[in-house]
Amino acid sequence: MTPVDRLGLAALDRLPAHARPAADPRELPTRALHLGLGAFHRAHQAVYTEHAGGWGIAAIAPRSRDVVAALRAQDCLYSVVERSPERPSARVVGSITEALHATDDADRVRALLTAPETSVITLTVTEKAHHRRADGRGLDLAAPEIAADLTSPAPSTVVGRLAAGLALRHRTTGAPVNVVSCDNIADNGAVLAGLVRDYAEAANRPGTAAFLAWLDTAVAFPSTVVDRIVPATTEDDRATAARALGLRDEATVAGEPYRQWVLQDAFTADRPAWERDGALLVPDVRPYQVTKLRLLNGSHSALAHLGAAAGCTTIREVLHTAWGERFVRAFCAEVAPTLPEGGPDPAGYADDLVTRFRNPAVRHLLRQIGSDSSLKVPERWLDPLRALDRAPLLELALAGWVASTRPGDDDLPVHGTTDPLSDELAACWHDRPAHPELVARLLRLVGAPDLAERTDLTTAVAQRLPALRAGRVEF
Ligand code: CS2
Repeated sequence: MTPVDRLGLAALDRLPAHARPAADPRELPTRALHLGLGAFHRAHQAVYTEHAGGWGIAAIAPRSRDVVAALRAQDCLYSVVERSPERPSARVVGSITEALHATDDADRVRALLTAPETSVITLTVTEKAHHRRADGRGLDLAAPEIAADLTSPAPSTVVGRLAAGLALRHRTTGAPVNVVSCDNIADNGAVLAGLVRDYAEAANRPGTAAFLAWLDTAVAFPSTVVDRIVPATTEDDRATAARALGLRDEATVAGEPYRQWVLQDAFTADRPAWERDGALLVPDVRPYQVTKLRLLNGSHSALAHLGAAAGCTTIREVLHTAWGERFVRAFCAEVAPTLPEGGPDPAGYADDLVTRFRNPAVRHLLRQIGSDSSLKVPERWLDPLRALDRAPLLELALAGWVASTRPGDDDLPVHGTTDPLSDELAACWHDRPAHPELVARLLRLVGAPDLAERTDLTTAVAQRLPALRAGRVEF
């Protein structure tokens, strides 16, 4: 039975000892801002920050009001269900001190953005909120949302809000700050810094030159690698939390036991001692970042599309097919020669991936991973494809993605994924082009005209499509 009482400060004393938060939010000064109040932040950076001690987070939802309301109703307390293969456990996290909505609470957000005490701004906003050009060369100034922001006094995109907020900080307190990108993008810190600069240059408000100079010296944009599998929260997770806490928690999130955070050790202002909770601070994150993006996220995306073609629903289910585990190992071996020196050993990494993906307690929907693939595919697969002469498994993965973009009867992608480019993806199919041409069109759409020209590649990918259409994954 679901307990009637809800998690909140008044109920803290009733929590079993092992489920209590490591920090009491009432005792924490708000010193960090987070943009993107999704499950991933709550299961990852908020946990590291809680264990670092002494830092409260004001977490901002750019759009969703539901998550803000759910957290506020619980005094910002929520639990993380740890989905271990043995038995799930849950613990309350106490590092979030405020839950804010970017528009409704704009005044408070502005005050926090300019306060010298706020010296860290972390972000988990997903690939699409970056509004990068498909070719990766900077901010997409033609994107309607960016174009609208550039002439608006109150920008609504993440990049617009961040650039405007930093410009205000520059004009007011001018205090240094660390902007810590936590999205699955190669060179995420430098990419975000570049987008903010592009935005400021295009907006060209008075004082832009001084602002850009300040960005160079006072604002750090370290690159980071974040890792934890955090599927969308289910009713089952809420029931697990309720059992473990003895209280109802409408804001619970669930993740695998494993978590990792690697950060470039390049800051201009105070930061939480995340290393106290196992984060790695290194001079160069690139070997870790590229390995994680190409092996974990790369094979994840491949399994999402190939698994859907084979009629599976979750990653775990794919790992139980005759080909799932073999695919992960072969994919990692194929991509390994493209990885920089100094990262984790690819074979050992593949072993760990198999264990993580097989975790019987994690139900990670292929649909969730397969969504937004027009932005994920370029990050995860295209550079290795460029680097390798022949790459049969990457070709198969690409065929899986191509197959998944086919519009169904309702004109939506056949496997129920969503994508900011869904109309453009569907349009590639409409005049029923020959398959190699279809593959080439899709590659052009995701910013890879060079690969679209490679007829060996487009033909090899096209040849895979009939078997996939019949639900067979062969390699
Ligand atoms: C996944 C990632 O949804 C996806 O695209 O590949 O969210 C993945 O679970 C995380 O990056 C793991 O750290």
